[in-house]
Amino acid sequence: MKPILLAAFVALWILGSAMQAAAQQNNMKGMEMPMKQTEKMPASSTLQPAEGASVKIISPKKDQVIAGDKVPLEFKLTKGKRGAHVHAYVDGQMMGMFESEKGTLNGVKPGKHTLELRVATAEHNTELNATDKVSFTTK
Ligand SMILES: [Cu+2]
Repeated sequence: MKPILLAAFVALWILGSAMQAAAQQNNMKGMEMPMKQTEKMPASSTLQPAEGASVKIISPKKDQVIAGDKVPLEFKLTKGKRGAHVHAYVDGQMMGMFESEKGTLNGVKPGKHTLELRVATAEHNTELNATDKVSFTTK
């Protein structure tokens, strides 16, 4: 291969990977899919007025015992004025975001846990004082 061709090939390859990375970031923004990395739950003092938003956890049920590390999630979301989706925290660590009212929490370690859902605005940075909590156990 001539050096010029090789350089062109390498440039294309770099461009290709950069575009792939950008596409992945867009997927994250569009979410629906639970995120891979864990984020800490912001203090409840940072919650903004609900303005009509609310969330009610339907599954898991209080003190439900679940076999395995996949926890079926179901909730009722009322978006109100600003709500767009919910942030799901297990023991204070974000496990995912959900737009639809059904999903799965993956990779939950065995033990007793607390799930908290918080209604969030579309740009993700604002969580509303519209939350629900339930404790459950996985084994
Ligand atoms: Cu979000």
